Amino acid sequence: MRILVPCGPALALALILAAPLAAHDYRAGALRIDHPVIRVASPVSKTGAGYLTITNTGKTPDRLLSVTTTAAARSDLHGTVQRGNVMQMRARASGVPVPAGARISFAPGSLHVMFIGLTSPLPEGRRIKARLHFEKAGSVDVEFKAQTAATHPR
Ligand SMILES: [Cu+2]
Repeated sequence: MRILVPCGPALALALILAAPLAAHDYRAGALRIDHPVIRVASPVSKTGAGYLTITNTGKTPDRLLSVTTTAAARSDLHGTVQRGNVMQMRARASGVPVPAGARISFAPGSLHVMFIGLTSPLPEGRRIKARLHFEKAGSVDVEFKAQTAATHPR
C-alpha cells in the first residue's frame, strides 16, 4: 500500500495542470480568465475586439489595468455607452474593476479590448499572445483565439 500513496496525488496534480489548456482558461490567484477571443471582420482586418470573462473567486477586489500585446500597435480597454440611438466606444482609462465574487464579461456591445494595428493576418483559430495586467493579481499571459465575423455574426 505504501507505493500507492504517492500515485493518487501525483495523478490528480497532473489532471489539474492539464485542464486549463484544454478548456482555454487561465488562473492567477483568485482570478479565473475564461475563453479569450478576438473578433475580426475578416482575416486581414487591422482592428479586432477582444472578449473574455474574468471571475474573481476571492474576497479581495481587483482591477484589470491594461492589456499589452506585440500582435497589435495598441490594445485599449473600451466600454460602450449609449447616446440616444448611437452606441459609442469609450476608453476605460482607469481600467475595469473586478469586485470580490464578481464575474465580469467582456462581450459584443459592452466591454472589449480594442486591438488596433494588428501586425499579421488573423484567420479563424489563430491565436495571439497578450498579457493582462491586474492591480493585485499581477500579470497574466493569455492567448486570444481569432474568430471572424463570417463564422460568428455580430
Ligand atoms: Cu472599441
